[in-house]
Amino acid sequence: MSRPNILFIMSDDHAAHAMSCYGSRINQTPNLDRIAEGGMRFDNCFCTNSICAPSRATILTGLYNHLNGVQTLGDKLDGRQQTVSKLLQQDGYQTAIIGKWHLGHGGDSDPTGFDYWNVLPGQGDYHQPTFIEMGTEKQYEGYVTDIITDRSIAWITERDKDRPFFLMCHHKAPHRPWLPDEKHAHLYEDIDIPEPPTFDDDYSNRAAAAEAAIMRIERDLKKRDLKIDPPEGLTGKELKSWKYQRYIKDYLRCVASIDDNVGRLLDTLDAEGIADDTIVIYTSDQGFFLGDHGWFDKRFMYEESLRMPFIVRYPREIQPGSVQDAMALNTDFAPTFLDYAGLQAPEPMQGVSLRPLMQGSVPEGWRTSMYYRYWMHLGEHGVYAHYGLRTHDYKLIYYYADALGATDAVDDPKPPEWELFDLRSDSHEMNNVYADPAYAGTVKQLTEELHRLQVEVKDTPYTAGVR
Ligand SMILES: [Ca+2]
Repeated sequence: MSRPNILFIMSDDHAAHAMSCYGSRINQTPNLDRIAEGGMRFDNCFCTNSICAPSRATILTGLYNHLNGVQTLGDKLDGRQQTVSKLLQQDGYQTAIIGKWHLGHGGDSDPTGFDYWNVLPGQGDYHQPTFIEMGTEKQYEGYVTDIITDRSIAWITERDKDRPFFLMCHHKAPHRPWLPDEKHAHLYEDIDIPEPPTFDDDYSNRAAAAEAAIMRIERDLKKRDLKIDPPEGLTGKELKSWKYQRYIKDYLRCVASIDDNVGRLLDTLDAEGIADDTIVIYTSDQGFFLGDHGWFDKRFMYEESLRMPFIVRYPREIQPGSVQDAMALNTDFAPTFLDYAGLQAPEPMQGVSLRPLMQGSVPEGWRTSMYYRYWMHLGEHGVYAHYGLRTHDYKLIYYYADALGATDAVDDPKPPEWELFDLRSDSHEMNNVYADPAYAGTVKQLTEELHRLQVEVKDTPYTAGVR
């Protein structure tokens, strides 16, 4: 059998709980659901560092961020290192990336390993966006999600039909400041979107982390996010709810445009007669807080931010409508693409091919825990740097209160703090049981596992003064 095409569609900050195939309470995504219904939904796909550039670098390299050099938003990708696009290109795939890049520009930071690239500079614009096409700036008329899809469809239809392709279609949406297009601007106008169960979290017993976060709906959304001033006289709970509605509706309008455009891409595969020969993946670079814990944004190792949506369709190997519970990581994506191309993931890639999971079996010895590290201490959103461990039942997090890179955002840095959540009884992570004597044995065991995994992925514990 000839090698499959790989269509990798990734959006920016699209949380799984805003997709109907993941049971969203707040919206419908019929075209994304087509992928899940025709293929597999991964329920435990996690990001190893929940922020844009680092996740993208991990996806391209199959490496944790301390090994690929993109630990924070300020780091550029050094394109001289090995990437999945280079390996596929060398092996005869025609390769392209269209849309958001966000890994730096110029020198060694432009996309490498792509026959064709047409990417947004930095965050890019929603309307009338400028792109950099193979090194040349060009402005397009229209809405960014439509344009990225138009360019992707054009590239697919004009491809060399004798060779398989690898296309990374990377949407900017639904990233802040959540600017919808005209077509979806009035969606949800006459309804109230339900607030999440943890909307009024008071952060009790998670003080060090929560106090530091500058991402509260009630306090930290700005005029550019809300677009209009609140109605006169609105205060307290009512004002917070009003801000949430402003935020979440624009976010979901951006998602609705992605959903429509994913439908157009799927229709293109049908029209080209290649739907059976193409692996289609939809994911996002990380999750997002949709009012959960009273927040917008990401960064924290908490579920809404840690979890990546990951749905994949490939009729030749994947049972339609199937669900996979085994743990997948963004380090696994590159080895998975290589596996389908008939290539072995080279050292030092750290992920493992997800192909057996997609075929419906879980190999013996498959991981039952994962390691996470968020490196950007404080900064714009005031989140403490932390690392942690997630198993199927528990999550252990260590905020190491790094003094490096501290900003004025927090005048009185807190001491290091540990958190433990029993996900079996506390899926919303509202009750830190780290100090509970009943969990002493669990704490000991998980701490050992955290340190074992930290060594396994070649990271080192935090040492004061050393990044
Ligand atoms: Ca992102």
